Amino acid sequence: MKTIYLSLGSNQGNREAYLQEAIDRLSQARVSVLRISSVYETEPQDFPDQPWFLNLVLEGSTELFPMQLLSRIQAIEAELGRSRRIPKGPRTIDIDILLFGRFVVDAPRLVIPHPRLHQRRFVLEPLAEIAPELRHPVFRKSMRELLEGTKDQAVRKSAFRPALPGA
Ligand code: PH2
Ligand code: MG
Ligand code: MG
Repeated sequence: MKTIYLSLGSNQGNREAYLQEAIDRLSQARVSVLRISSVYETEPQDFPDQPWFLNLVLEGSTELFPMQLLSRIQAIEAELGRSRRIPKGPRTIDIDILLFGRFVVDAPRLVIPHPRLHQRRFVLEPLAEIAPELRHPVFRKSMRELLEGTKDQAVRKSAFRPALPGA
């Protein structure tokens, strides 16, 4: 069993419903969802001309291998109407693997830890909320420390609280 952290984001359609649906489908795909951060309304990064996102981070555990988890995630994204027309552009749902135990993976289709995790407040704010002392396996800094370097990006807490599957 490995502890994993996933980042979920949505900026198209009913964002709250897409987040909840993605959480429910992950838990049907051999991912035990253990904890879910608050939901944050976040300024778009990389491709600024698009709506604000709702983002959250979840902690889970799985017996899947990283590439198996990636396949499950991509199936869920496709089922929820994800189109890949504009790279880093608007999407109904995006599910990114941030951390997978202490694994470091550098494959053409999958890089773990997520290569931009340490630069993104929309990831670090929810991640530091649920795991402030967790250390980045490559940079060896805690999520709380990494968050300090990203405070110029705008985020605010949303009132929406997704339900834990089966709760
Ligand atoms: N995802 C991106 C690009 N930019 N910005 C925010 N605020 N939230 C995201 O989830 C996001 C983004 C590419 O996956
Ligand atoms: Mg992404
Ligand atoms: Mg993605």
